[in-house]
Amino acid sequence: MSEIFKGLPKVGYEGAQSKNPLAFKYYDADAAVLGKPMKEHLKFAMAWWHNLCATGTDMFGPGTADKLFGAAAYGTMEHAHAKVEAGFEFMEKLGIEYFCFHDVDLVPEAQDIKETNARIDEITDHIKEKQAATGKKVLWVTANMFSNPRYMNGAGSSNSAEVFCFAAAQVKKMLDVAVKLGADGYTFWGGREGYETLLNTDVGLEQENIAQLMRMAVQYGRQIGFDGDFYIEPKPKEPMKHQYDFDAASAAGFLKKFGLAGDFKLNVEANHATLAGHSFQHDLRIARVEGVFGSVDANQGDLLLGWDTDEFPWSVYETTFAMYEILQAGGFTKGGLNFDSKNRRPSYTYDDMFKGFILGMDAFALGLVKAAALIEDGRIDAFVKERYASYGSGYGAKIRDGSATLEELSAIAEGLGAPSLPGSGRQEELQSIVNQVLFG
Ligand code: XLS
Ligand code: CA
Ligand code: CA
Repeated sequence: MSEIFKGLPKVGYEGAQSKNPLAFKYYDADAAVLGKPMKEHLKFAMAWWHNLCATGTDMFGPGTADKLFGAAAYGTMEHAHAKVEAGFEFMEKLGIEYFCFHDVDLVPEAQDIKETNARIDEITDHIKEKQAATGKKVLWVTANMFSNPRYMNGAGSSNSAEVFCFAAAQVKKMLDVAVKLGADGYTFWGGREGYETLLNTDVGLEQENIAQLMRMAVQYGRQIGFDGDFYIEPKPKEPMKHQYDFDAASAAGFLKKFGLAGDFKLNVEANHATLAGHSFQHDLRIARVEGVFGSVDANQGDLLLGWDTDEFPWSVYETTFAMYEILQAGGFTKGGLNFDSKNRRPSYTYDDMFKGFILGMDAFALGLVKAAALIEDGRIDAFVKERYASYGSGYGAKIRDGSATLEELSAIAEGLGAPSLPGSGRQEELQSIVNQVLFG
């Protein structure tokens, strides 16, 4: 196949002084940060759907970008194959080692699921060949259980057992694909696993059924040799009014309630966290504290808009705090940073595709360097440690190890007289340390 992104070069690192728009200013793949190459810390992945499929269509108008990649028409197997060629050339030129996809990003969905599955077999043969030639790996796969009209009331949470059956069939097929292509993960994003109104909804039954679908996935996946991580990707709403996997805390609680936490972790998306009214850092912190940190969908929203805009991440404050949490969680094992990001509708050219990734990869490289600097600086960690020092000894330590009683603490309180204040939170001082480390 001939070159698709003609005239667009292999993107290299040129350093912060470079003015070349098609060069990395901060992402230097092999440069070591905290003793490990950047590329191993960051594990960048390309999302098939946004990069190779999304043309910029919105509710008010059609696409602006040409994503035919030389094929004659959308919705054909010729186009599906052209996307494979485009995707691998793109990853090669940007130095991206991983990719993620839904079943229907790869091939057009047929009326009959048997035909769709045959198309998936054909396209994954092609992908497998390209993987063998390039060494690119699959970070995670997923089944699109939200676009087809049959999923209007959800997939695992549908009121219809017949619809549940189709969901089960898609999950099974994508687990087969995960094994065929050596994927490290399988994601459940429940875009329609929620409700529009409680007036018609059996919340208990729906949540149990979602868990049941996940249990079947674990059982089948392990049986066929899938040893990757399963993920829930939380999101509070959109397209449903309310989604059950609202945020990291509710998804972690769900996994624990249904005994799924051993096989499942979370795939935390920045824009979903902010839609839930949290910061990206907050949801990463919760995932870490709950022991279910797994992977990341890297993007950012626009706080002035109330929806999922999936912009390329560029706020270095955000990427710094995200990388700070990821480093504190011990870094990625099977997960990585999947750019679930898309160009703005008016950025419709091939070089815009390149520049979106350059922006995002540089923003995370800078975030990594700055997060490592915050950790090495040590003042923030030391302050937090000191702030809780009263639990290190005496009755504080007994509270921590569970041996203190209310009677005992009550007697201590009575002997203390007027309570002292708990110590300044020093927020402004800490924020100024962050700015010093970022810009000093
Ligand atoms: C949509 C989600 C979706 C998942 C994969 O908001 O981000 O793209 O990542 O189904
Ligand atoms: Ca996502
Ligand atoms: Ca999103």
